[in-house]
Amino acid sequence: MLFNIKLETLPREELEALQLRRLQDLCNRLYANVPFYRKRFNEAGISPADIRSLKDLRLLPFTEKQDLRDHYPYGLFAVPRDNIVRLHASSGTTGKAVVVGYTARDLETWSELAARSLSAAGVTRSDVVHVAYGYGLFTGGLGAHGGAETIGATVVPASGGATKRQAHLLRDFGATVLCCTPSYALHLWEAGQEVGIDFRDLPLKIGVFGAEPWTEAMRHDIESKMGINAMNIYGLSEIMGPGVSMECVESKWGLHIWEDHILPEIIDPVTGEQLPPGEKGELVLTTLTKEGIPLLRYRTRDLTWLDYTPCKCGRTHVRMARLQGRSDDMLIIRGVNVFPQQIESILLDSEGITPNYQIIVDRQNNLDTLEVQVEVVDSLFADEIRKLQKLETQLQKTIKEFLGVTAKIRLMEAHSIERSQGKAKRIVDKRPKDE
Ligand code: DLL
Repeated sequence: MLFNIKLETLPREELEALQLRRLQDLCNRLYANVPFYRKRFNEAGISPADIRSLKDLRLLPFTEKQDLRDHYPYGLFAVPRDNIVRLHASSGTTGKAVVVGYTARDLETWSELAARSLSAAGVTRSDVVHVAYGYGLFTGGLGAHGGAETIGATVVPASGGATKRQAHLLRDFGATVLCCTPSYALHLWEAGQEVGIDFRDLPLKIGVFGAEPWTEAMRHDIESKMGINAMNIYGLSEIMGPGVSMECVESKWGLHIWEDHILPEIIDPVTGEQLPPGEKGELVLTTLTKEGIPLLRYRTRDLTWLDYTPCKCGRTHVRMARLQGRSDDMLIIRGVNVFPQQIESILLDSEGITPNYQIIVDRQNNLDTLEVQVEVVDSLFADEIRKLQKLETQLQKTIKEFLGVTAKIRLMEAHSIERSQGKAKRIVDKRPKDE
């Protein structure tokens, strides 16, 4: 189902002409309104007038997550704060989170792109859409919500948590669409089993799953357990939230990037050079129409490749392959972004702890688990057990407070964690990898 037939099937030439006009406008806006970008343009010796074709994109400077952090909270906004009608933020320790602001028009655009995404998965106004992505600063809940409402479907804003109750709601309200992370979908399914609700007996038929890496194998597992079509949705807070790209039900391969609003490139993550279509590298996105916090050549760190061949659904917008990993070491645990450095700084702020630690990520009963193993100083280990327990509880509390995830803490004797000759191996990720 196409939500916006005209724009989703715009012939490539027209699409590119529109992109160029919008890119030129974006450069003018950034140069005039964001001192950070004006400085970057000047340093690179270019002016907005130098952008004469889409090929000139490669002349423009990149934007990185660190740039957003450095300008926390409002430093990269391109409009007066009065024109910002909503804020979202991605996880991070206080003062280091990435904050994004939306104008009223940005919210309209987001709703339209989320609506296109849900429609591509087969959602219509007759559906009952159960949204179990978190509502709040995280973009998942409100993003999926906006899309479903724009289509005119019946939305159930369930948010995360109270899993058994959600299984009952799914049944009682007759949900036909479930939006959440793939791992939470499986957790919900298990909760259903426990309370005697078999998802295969429900009217549920579509899953809109994303916000964390998942494999084709996991798709098949979910589909057979729940009797649904499990569709992949991608997005990131910095660019917008969910709905940057989405699979279509017709081909179920590759996620269409809504190119009239978002301009994609693939670069070599090491050299920063643009790579030709079909080559795998880091996805770089430019927001063509965003007003609140427009971003030029944003380095997502997500690894994928682009397929410009025509799709049988009729959409002309390019498809990106299912994510193949990240070029940095950000962990996504139950949909929450966790940087090992954040854990490290929490550990190192506590007394009695040594800098020798390891982060063990696993998946048990379809849910990600996080264990932090850390060595304590000898004197503490020789001390009474109560002190160790207190330290464990305090670390767990701080990690939960700052990162929003529950971690199991294992305090270890000095020298029990293996030392490395080169770089320390901080992360042991035991979760199943992409095939
Ligand atoms: O996760 C937005 C979102 C919400 C997308 C709901 C889809 C559904 P962030 O918290 O900023 O935003 O995290 C963005 O999550 O750079 C990817 O590494 C990862 N990610 C998002 N979608 C997928 C996906 C939201 N479908 C980061 N597959 C991104 C794999 C994904 N990874």
